[in-house]
Amino acid sequence: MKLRFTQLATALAVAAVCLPAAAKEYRSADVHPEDYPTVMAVKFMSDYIKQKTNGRDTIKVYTGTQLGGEKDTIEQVKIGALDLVRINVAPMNNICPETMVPTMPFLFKSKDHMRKVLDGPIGDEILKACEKQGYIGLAFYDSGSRSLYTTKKPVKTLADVKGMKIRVQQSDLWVALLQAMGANATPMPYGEVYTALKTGLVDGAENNWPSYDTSRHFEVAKNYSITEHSMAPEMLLMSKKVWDTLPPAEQQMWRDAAKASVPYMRKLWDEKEAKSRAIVEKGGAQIIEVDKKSFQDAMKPVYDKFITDAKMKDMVGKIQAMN
Ligand code: GTR
Repeated sequence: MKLRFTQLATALAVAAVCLPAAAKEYRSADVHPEDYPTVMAVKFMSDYIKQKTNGRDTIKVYTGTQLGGEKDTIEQVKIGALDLVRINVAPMNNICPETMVPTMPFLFKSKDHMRKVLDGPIGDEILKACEKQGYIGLAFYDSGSRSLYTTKKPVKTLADVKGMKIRVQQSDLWVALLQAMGANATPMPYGEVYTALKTGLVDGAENNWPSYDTSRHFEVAKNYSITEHSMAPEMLLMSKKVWDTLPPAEQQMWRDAAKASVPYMRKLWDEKEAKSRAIVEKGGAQIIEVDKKSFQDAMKPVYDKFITDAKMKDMVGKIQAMN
């Protein structure tokens, strides 16, 4: 009797391995609209995964803050209520301190330098660092350079920023960064910024060309000053709760899918940056050149306050030494 039971248990175990798992539509969130490069990159991954699983699995991207702001969706991913989220590194800064490294002002020397760092061991180390907080870092995506834009007074010099109320992302580092420029930094979710600019709750915000364009912020904050103060990249995270349910071969498939989506995203990104710049200029945005050096020189307190532990100091040093 005991033997028969053991045989049955073994047979069932074998059957479970051979049977295909139930089809799954993974859910991912993004604050951006349908055709934004970050959204397109995750849709690309969906096609990749669909093909590899013979049509079994796909990803549905919930766009335009449908599932909440970045902070909300990050929390949903932590508890496994949401499978994936595409966000900027900024809202992870307080959760996973290593993400502060690629956020640091004027750290990357160029787009190529940024890509090289994030594609290499430092990028991998930062993605891996978020695991202990419940997030599997699958990829970094481009986010270009962020610059300041204002509704009334144009920013031409660092002194112009003094006392201005500037919206920042929800991160202590971002608050300090704008404070170091002399601004009154006001953290708030992305979805609330248009109204805040329009009603005068804030005097300005800061972002890259594609976000300045697609959020329509350029309609209400027409002075875009090319400060290019941070190249804080985007991240794609999977819930560790979900990840731990996947067999190793599937985990590898997800890693491969994410890796394959990066060059695709970068191509779209380069095109979108140029297109968005043209759109905002046509839409009446005034593009202002600034003395970048004065902004850069003001950033020392930000490094002193946030890059304190040996590991992060080492990463920053290595990045600065790289070409
Ligand atoms: C965008 C970024 C978003 C979000 C937004 C913001 O550039 O793609 O993930 O971080 O900026 O400023 O909140």
